[in-house]
Amino acid sequence: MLSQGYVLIPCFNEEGNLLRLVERLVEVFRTNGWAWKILCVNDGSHDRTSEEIDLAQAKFGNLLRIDHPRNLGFAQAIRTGVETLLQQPNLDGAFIMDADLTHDPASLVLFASALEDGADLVIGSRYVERGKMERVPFWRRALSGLGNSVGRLMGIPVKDATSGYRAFSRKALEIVRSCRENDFSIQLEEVLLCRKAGLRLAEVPITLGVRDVGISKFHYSIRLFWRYFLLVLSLQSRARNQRG
Ligand SMILES: Nc1nc2c(ncn2[C@@H]2O[C@H](COP(=O)(O)OP(=O)(O)O)[C@@H](O)[C@H]2O)c(=O)[nH]1
Ligand SMILES: [Mg+2]
Repeated sequence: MLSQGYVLIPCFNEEGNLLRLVERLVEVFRTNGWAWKILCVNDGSHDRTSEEIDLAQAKFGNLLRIDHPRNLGFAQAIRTGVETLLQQPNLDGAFIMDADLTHDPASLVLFASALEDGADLVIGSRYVERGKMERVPFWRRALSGLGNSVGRLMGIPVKDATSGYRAFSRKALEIVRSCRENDFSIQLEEVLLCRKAGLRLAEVPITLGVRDVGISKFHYSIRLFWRYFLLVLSLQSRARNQRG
């Protein structure tokens, strides 16, 4: 059993979600007898996220927080959180999940057992057996499904490379530390760098929901697609070099 687990939650304007998520997480920790901790990286939120973290801290003793003075973006929040996690002496495993209640904390059991079975990076996948989406709008399903199918054909080694619900061994966290992407593209970079380093990847089924409170900060920008494209291209050129 993983005794020292940390759940890292990057959050930007998650008022109405954060406290409820922490309550659900603590419930899952208790049910499973885990003495795990939570690390919130509050990334310059300008709603009441900070107050919700205060409330959660007062209610539960197992929550750490880091505050960026201004919004530095998803990827930087991940890097800040990972640096802090790597300073924890007896860390057995780390988990990253969204703050918006679209990831079910009960699924942590599957992630933990995949880490225990020796995986280094575990992806919560919508595209493996029993993985699914609920209430996700058609256009988001279509884009994600298409993107991941093309990605698979081009050699991406997992079925859901852009899922934000993940688990990491210490070795995988060391790799994330070296990621350079500045946007949600860091998620694909993590997968590719872990594979390049020869780490073990695994996928477990998740159900992705939609947020009831707040708005999504994910933007389908040309720049983001360009970054995805360049990352996949690097995969292709590596494969060519290995063959030649
Ligand atoms: N720290 C930080 N977290 C962010 C940022 N943008 C999004 N997030 C968090 O990343 C997670 C996923 O973002 P979300 O807006 O739900 O994107 P979506 O799930 O793709 O619609 C949520 O927990 C957000 O609070 C950011 O700029 N900084
Ligand atoms: Mg979300």
